[in-house]
Amino acid sequence: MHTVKALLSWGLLLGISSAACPFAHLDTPSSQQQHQRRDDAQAPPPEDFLKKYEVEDGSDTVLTSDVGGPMGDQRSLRAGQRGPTLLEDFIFRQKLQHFDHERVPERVVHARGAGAHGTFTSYGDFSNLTSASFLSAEGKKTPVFVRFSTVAGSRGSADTARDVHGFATRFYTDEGNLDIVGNNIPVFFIQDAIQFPDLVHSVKPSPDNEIPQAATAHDSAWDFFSSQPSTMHTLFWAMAGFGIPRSYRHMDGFGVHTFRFVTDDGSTKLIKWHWKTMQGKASLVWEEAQAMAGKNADAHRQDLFDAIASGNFPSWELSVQVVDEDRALAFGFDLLDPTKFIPEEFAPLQKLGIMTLDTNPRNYFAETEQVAFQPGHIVRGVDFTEDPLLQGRLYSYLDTQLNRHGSPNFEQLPINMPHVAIHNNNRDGLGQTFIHTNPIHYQPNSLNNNFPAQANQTTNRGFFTAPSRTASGNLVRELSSTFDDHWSQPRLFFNSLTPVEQQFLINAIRFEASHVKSETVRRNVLTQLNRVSNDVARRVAEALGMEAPAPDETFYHNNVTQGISIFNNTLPTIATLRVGVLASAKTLEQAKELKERLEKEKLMVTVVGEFLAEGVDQTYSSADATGFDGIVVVPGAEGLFDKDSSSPLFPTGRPGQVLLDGYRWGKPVGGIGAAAVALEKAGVPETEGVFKAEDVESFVEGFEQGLARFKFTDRFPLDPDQE
Ligand code: HDD
Repeated sequence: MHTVKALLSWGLLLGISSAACPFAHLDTPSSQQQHQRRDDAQAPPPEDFLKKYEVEDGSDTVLTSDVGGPMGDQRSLRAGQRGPTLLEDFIFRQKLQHFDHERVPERVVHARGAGAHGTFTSYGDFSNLTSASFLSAEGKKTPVFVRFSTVAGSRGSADTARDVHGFATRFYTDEGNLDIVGNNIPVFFIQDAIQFPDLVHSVKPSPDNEIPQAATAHDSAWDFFSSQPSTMHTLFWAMAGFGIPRSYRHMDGFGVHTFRFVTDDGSTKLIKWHWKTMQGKASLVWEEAQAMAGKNADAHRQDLFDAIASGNFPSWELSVQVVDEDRALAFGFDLLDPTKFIPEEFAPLQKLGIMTLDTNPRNYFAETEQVAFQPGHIVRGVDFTEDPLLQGRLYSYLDTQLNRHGSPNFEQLPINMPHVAIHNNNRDGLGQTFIHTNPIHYQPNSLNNNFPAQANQTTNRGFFTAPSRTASGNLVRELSSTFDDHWSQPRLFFNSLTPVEQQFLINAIRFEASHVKSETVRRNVLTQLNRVSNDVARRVAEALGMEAPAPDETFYHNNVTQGISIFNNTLPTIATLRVGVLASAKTLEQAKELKERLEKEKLMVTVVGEFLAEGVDQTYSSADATGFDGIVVVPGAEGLFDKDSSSPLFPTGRPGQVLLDGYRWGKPVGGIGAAAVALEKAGVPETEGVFKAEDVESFVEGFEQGLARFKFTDRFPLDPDQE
């Protein structure tokens, strides 16, 4: 705790002069009075901020009650061995009561997620762009906490549901917390926050039977999408590979809205936040994602946790697109419209720094569940724009935290506490954890020299709203006509995909729309798709057994942009990809040799065997191709792949099925030496991405390149007229 004396000198250090203090004319208390006045500063953060909150129940501890008395809690207190339990049993009451209250409401959206701690490092001094202190010097480090999520599913839903994915980052800067609460898709479904409840109601399970979980393949979702065409753009991204990423580590992130950067002198630029994954973008294919949901509902959560636990720390580069204020309408759309992205040709990405996640949460509830992100958590140097979706979010996130945590003191939870001291006159409330010792909890005051001192643009590096912002106008319930075009950008997106990615997108819409029972809704879907592209509408109509509408060419164009494709890239690193080594009981030596070789490339290798034994990580009865990014059979194991080979230890044909599924889902697969024949036995054709070699070394060389290619997309058929 600081004393007032210390605070005064601290104030002087900060340059608080009597001229800067608006109440400087007021009398100040005598030094006699001053000694009673205390500041309410919290202790400055230790090196590991959360360490002080850890509770370890070590080997030398005794069980205690919540109020500290040693006790035992395995039997309730009863009147006689066969009698009733007594109300006076405080041990029983406390234990059950605490248990009954273990849950807080799950997030109304983004309920399912996983988080990690890390560090952001600035590439330089960007004070020419923003006065944000975390971007003020090369090498400056800021702790971060990130939570990735899906949107629609409940807390226990499967990770690989097709969905937009959340990418929320908290920077614990030395000037307070900044949150970028973004997604892995740069645009959003609606333009005005007042429609958010409608969007979410339509997507969430039906209110009568609570079906389906974590899925948009149902009438109400597509009814909303087709009635509200602003959804088309985000829908196209979600139906393409962006809806089913390989893992959280293999997706980019976007702040979506246009924000403002503000420099010390108050000048501003419009910006869009971008996170670029250093692992490379990679996605699943739909059949694989569906199988994965059943085989391992925790796939993404586990991937993130395992990568960090094994020391393979994922990282993302932070960039901004910077646009002059007077160019908000210069690109043919409105920068305030969150259904639009700025093609990189119009505004290149300017790199600001890199974030690395290197520490798993210690306690899921305390950290990942209680973290309360808000787009309204901004710092000096960052400001909002008038984007009507953003404006509404500024209310909703604060409100939702009150519902989840029951009190405005949720900011005092360890994961939410800024790593800087807090001084203000907010007091009391449910769950107050601070012991404020300063009775002068108001301003202006003369009894505490008007401390804590006010801060603003020029004094004490205070937060300030960009001075150039103005607002005036008639009160209206309408959006600007510059928000009206909902179809040109989804078309730009579609044009920029490779033919096979376009096919995946069309297959996804076919899958979803053919779950829709209402013919009216299906027709409305075709009408909207047709405004984007007659090709898309026609191909979807075929699968729905409906007549394709005639082209509606108003918004058709042939423009393309860069950086959209997922499957047309080679991964910059194969570290942490998962390889399945298929072995038999007699070939564990060969499996061990291959595993050691692959682990040198930081691959995560699982040896699959007939039964658990030294050197076997998984059995054929539990293994499945969803668990691997690439699959190899070791020489000598080929006997297991005979069609008629059966074993009481696993379902008939399972080894061949693992190999064939891997092939069907576009993965590199292969056999070493005599095991090449296993491919043939399993029905895997000789084609690109199917590797055979006599020895381990030459096999690994080709196979590694196959892993970096990630998906061999020529294995997926195109519609006949697209070939
Ligand atoms: Fe939201 C959570 C991202 C629009 C209301 N949102 C939430 C999370 C992410 C996003 C990543 C999870 C944060 C976490 O991991 O804890 N949301 C977005 C993006 C949007 C967006 C990128 C559009 C650009 N959201 C949006 C609107 C509203 C909300 C328009 C309401 C008007 N979002 C919420 C919420 C949530 C939430 C209800 C649920 C839990 C929470 O806030 O903390 O307030």
